[in-house]
Amino acid sequence: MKVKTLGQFIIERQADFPYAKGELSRLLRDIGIASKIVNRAVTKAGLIEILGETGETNVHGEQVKKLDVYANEQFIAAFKAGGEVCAIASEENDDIIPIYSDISKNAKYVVAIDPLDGSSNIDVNVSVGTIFSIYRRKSNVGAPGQLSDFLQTGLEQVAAGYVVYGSSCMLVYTTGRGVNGFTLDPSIGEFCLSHPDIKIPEQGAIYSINEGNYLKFPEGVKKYIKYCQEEDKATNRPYSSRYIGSFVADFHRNLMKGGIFIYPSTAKAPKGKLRLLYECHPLAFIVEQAGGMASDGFNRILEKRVESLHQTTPLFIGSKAMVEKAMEFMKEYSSEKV
Ligand code: P6P
Repeated sequence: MKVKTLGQFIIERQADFPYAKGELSRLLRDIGIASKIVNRAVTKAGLIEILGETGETNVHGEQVKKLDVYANEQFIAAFKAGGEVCAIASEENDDIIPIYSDISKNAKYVVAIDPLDGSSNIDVNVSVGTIFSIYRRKSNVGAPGQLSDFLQTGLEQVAAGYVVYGSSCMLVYTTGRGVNGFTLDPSIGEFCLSHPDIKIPEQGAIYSINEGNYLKFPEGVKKYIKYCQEEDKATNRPYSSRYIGSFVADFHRNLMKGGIFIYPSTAKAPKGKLRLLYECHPLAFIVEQAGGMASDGFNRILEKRVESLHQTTPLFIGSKAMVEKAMEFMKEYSSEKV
């Protein structure tokens, strides 16, 4: 098969956006470059002094890993050098990072990013990922970006994607015209188109949820889990339970094979654990473009407006028929408290 690199693909698709003057293309290229640098560190993490904790805790009270910090620095540096971004919101930073310099004074995009999601898995060699979401700024060009540039609904995303650092390094993204996957070929240092026009199966046979939280799940979630476990040949049940504990890895597997990932409200996280801005909105954009669905149990994730940078939401995401079935149980057995 003729190799098509990410760069060639972006330029080819740029023709789809006559109004675009190449800024978004350059921004996606910058993300690709930073991803390759992070991948190099992730694959060597056990060998270089980059494993383990920094001894700090982040705004979410989680242990900050050295690779979290390294990945965050690489993406911030790439966005600053690229000149297309006027502000960044990162899982690693309490507040936004405004950007204003000679090369970015006309920047019209903001990026929300989880630079290294699932980093608690790095030390045990489990796949981790980067998640990104790109919006047009609302504030006037010619000044640094502002918090208000991030307080939008997911429907206003210009592009979104993720990188999964696993048995291979894959970048998957959408600009609203389908979902395409690129696999890094280390021998040429290029992301090459490997999964054109990804579609998630309408029905899957995998459910992903941390059942350790079962006792405090909403009744609708408990009922749905039992539904998944019942014997019913006609609907290919019981489903398989698969939970890696690394959102990007769990999501990617379900996107490829079909399935549902649920992180509902729990005792420790009454409003869910995953963040709306830089985890749920981008993957909801991807999954809908691939024919799937993303909900908080009652409402479409993409229609939820960001009120604060690190706000969380319960999340039901994956194959359309599975999310719809889970929502039926939520409607019948749980009341909307999100
Ligand atoms: P729990 C990793 O810390 C993360 O943010 C996601 O990548 C993952 O899906 C989730 O948390 C796992 O959370 O509570 O099941 O360990």
